[in-house]
Amino acid sequence: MKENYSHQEVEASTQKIWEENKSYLSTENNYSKFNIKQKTKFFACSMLPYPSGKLHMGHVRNYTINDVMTRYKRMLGFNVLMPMGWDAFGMPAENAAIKSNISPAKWTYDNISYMKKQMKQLGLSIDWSKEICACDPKYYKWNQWFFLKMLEKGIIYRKTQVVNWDPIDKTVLANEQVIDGKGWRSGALVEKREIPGYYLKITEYAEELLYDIKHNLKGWPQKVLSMQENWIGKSQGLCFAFLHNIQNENNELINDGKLFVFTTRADMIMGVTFCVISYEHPLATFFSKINKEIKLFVQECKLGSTTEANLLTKEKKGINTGFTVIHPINQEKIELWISNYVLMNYGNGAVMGVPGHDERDFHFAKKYNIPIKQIINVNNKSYNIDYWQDWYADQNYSFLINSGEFNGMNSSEAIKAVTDKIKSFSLGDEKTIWRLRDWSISRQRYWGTPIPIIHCSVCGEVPVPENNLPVILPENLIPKGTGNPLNDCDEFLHCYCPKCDRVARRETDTMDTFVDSSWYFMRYTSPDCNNAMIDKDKVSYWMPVDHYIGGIEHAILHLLYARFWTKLMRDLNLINFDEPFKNLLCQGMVLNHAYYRKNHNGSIEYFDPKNVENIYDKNGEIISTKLKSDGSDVKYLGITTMSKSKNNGVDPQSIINEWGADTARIFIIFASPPEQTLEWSDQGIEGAHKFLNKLWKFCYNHKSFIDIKNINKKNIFYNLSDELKFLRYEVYKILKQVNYDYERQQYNTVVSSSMKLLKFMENCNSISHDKYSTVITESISILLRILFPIVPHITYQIWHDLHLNTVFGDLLDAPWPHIDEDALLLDQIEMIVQINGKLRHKILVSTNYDSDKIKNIIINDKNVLKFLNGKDIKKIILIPNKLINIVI
Ligand code: ANZ
Ligand code: ZN
Repeated sequence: MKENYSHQEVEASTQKIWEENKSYLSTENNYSKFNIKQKTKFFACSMLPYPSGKLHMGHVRNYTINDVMTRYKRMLGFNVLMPMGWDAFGMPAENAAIKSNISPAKWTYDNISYMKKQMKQLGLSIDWSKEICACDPKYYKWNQWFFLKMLEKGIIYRKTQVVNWDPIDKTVLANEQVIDGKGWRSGALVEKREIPGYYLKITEYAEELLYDIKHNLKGWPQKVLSMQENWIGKSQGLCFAFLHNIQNENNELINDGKLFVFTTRADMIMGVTFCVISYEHPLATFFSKINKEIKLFVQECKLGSTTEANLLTKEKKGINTGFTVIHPINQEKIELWISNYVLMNYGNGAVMGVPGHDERDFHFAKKYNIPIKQIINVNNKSYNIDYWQDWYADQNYSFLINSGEFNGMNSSEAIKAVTDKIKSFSLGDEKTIWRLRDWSISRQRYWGTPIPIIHCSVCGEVPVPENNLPVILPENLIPKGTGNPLNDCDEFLHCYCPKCDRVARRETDTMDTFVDSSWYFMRYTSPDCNNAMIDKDKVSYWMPVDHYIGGIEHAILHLLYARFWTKLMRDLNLINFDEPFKNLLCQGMVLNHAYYRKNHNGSIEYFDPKNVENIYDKNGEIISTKLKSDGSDVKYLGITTMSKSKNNGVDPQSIINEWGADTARIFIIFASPPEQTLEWSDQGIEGAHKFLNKLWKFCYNHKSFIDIKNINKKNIFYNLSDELKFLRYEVYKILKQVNYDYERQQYNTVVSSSMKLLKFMENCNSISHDKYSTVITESISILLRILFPIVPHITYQIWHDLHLNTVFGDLLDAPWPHIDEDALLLDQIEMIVQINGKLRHKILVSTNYDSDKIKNIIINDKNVLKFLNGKDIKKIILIPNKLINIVI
C-alpha cells in the first residue's frame, strides 16, 4: 500500500480492473456462489439523460444515488442491473445545428461519447452492454412498429391540432419557442394554425391510471402521485342545458336551442346571474358574424399562446353578447357573456356563472357590474359583497338560502335534489369529465422518429408495411430554422404507395420525444433484440424497475406517458405487468450561490461564484461581495438552482480532475438526503477530500496490524479489553444504523456514521492488547464495506492492498457485514460526564464497576482531563447508571 492517497492513480487503476473484468455485466442467470438458490433481481434505473454536451451536477447527483443503491444491493446478494442510455432526439440538437452548422447527428454522437467518458470517470457501475440510444434505428424502429400496432388497434387516430405558426420562418413552433406571443428566432407575431396530427388515446386509460395511483404505487412519493392525480383531473358533476332561442343566419336554432354547461356545484344553481361561453364556442362564432365588437373581442382572444397554463394566468376579459338564456328552475332570463376564462376543450366550453360563491365569477361580475346573489350561508358569518371571503365557496358547513325549494339544504343534499330535478326535466344528467387530453405525438421537426406513414394521392394515409421498417431518418441534414428540412429532402420524401404502387410522399412529421422515453427502460433488458420490441423472457425477468430515480420536473408527463405506454404494451401481450416503476425517488436540485451586476445599459450580468470573493463580518455574515479580478462590487443574489443562465454551475469535470470522483461522490451524498436540495460548497469538497485522506492514512498506518488469519474464527472476540469491547460495541451500533439508513436511502447519514466510526477507531488506544489486530481488522473491514457503495475507488484499493479480498472476496461482491448481536450486548452503560453542570463528555463503563472505579476511570479520561485543565476537583457527584458531575 502506498503511503499517500493519490486519487488519480487509485481511480484510474480500479476503473481499469473493473473494465477488464467486465465487473458490471449483468445476466439473468446469476446464481449465488454459495448456494443454488437464484439471486433476487434488483433493477435500478436513472432517467436517461439528454446528451447536451457534458454532465452537469444534477446528472452526477442522480447517477451517484443510483450507483450507491445498486452497489449496496449487490453486496446484499441481489442480482443487480444499472443501465444507461441517451434521450438523443429532440430540439436542442436542431438548435445547435442551426447555430454552428453541424448536423444534429454529429453533435449528438460527439456529446454522447464525451458524456460516456465522464460517466466512466465517475466510477458508475453501469452495464454498458445494455446501452441504448434513441436516435439509433435499432431502437426507433420499434417506436415505428408500435405506432403501426396502435394504429391497427385504433389507439392512434388522426385529427387536426392547433399549432403555433411562425409566419416569417414558416415553421411550427413548440410552446417554449413562443416568447410573449412572438417567435423566438424571427420575432414575428405567432399565429394559430390547424394542421392534422396523430393522437394516442391516453384518455381511454384515465380510469386505470387513476386507480393505480391510488392502489398500486405505494413506493412513489405522495407529491408525485397528487400531481399526477390533478393532471388526470377526474371531475364529477352535472351537465345540463339552459334553453334559448338564438338562431343562425338560416333561422335555425343553434345547437337545438340548448346551451350545455358543466358544473361540479349543482347546489349553486339558484345563484346563477349570468352564463359564460368560450370565444371558440359555436355561439361565439355566430355572434362575431353579426356583431363587430364581438368579432374584435374574439380576434383579440385568439392571439397568443395555446397553452392552458397561459390562459389561466391571463387577465380575465369578457363581453356581453346582449342575448339571454333561460334558467331551467325559475325560468328567469340570464345574461350571456363571452370570456377568455372559459376553455373550449373542457366540459362544454360554457359555464354557469355563480358570482356570489365562485371566486373567479365574483371578480368577473365585479369587473363588469353583473348582479351578485348570496345563496349559501354559514351560521355566524356575514356576507359582504365588497370583497371575496373563502367561506363563500364552503361545502362543509353551509346551507342554502334564497334558493326556493332548496332552502335549508346542505351542499350534498342540494346537489342531489337539483340533479334529480334537472333529470326530471330531461335537461341534463350526471357526468364525469377529465382534464387529461389525448396525447398528440406528431411534431413538425426533423430530429425525431419518422412517423411510418406514406401519403398517396389515391389511397390517402397508408401505413408503411412492417417489413419495410425502420423508416430511416437521414442523418446528414442541417436544419436552418425555417421549417423541417425533411420537406426538402427528396431522397427521404420519394416513395411508392404500399397499396397501389403509385409514386407517393413520405410523412415528414416525427414523433414526440416522450415516445422514446416511454419504454426505453424495458429495451435495456434486451437492447440488441432484432426480431421484437423486447425479449419477453428478459423483460419479464428484470421488469418492473425496482427503483427509478430522476428529477421532479418529470413528475407528470414523462412518468404518466411511461405508465400509459406500459399498459399499452401489456394489452398487446408484450409484457404482463401493469406498472413500470415500483419505487420512485425524485432527487432534489443542486444549488449554488449566484452573483450579478446591473450594467449601464440595464442588462444583468451574472458572475461565476469562483471569481467572486465574499467579505464577511465578525459573525460570518456576508457584508460585501467583490470580483476577484478587479475588486469591483457585485450583488449577491442568494442560493439558487445551478444554471447556465445564472452562471453559477460547477463543472463536475473540474471537480473530478482536481479532487477525484470519490471526493465528488461523497460530498454529494453527504451534503443532504437524496430528495432534498443540495447546496454546493467548496469547503464541503475540501472536507470530503480530507476525510478520504484520513481514511487512507489510518489504513496505511494499520497495515501491519491486519490479521486476516483470525478474523473469521469463531469465538475470537473474547477476553477483550474494555476499550476494545467498546469499540466493537460502537462498530455494530453504527452498522445497525447504517443498515437502516441504506434501506431508507438516507445516504447522507451513512457518511456521517462512517466518519464517526473512523474517529472511534482512531481514538482506540489498546494497541498493545493481543486482540487489537483482530478487532481493528474487523472494524476496518466493516468501515470499508459500508463506504464502498459511496466511494468505490479508494475503498476498493485499500481492500485489495490490505488483502481483505483473501478473506471476504472481491469488494464488489463482499458479503455485507452481519450484526454481531453479542457485541451489542454490552454489560456496559453510557454515562454522561458533566463538569460544573455542563455536558462535556459521554463514556461507556462496565455495569460491574463500583462507583470508586467509575470515578477513577472518568477523572483519568483524556477528554475529561482536557476540560479539567489541571484544576483541583472539589467534589464528584455520581448518579448511578446515568451521570457524573465533577465540580471544580
Ligand atoms: C359553477 C361553480 C361554482 C363551479 C363554484 C365551481 C365552483 P373542475 O372541478 O376543475 O372540473 N368550468 C366548467 N367548464 C369550464 C370550462 N370549459 N372552462 C372553465 N371553467 C369551466 O371544475 C369544474 C368547474 O369549473 C365547473 O363548476 C365550472 O364552474 C367550471 F363555486 O360551476 B362550476
Ligand atoms: Zn395508393
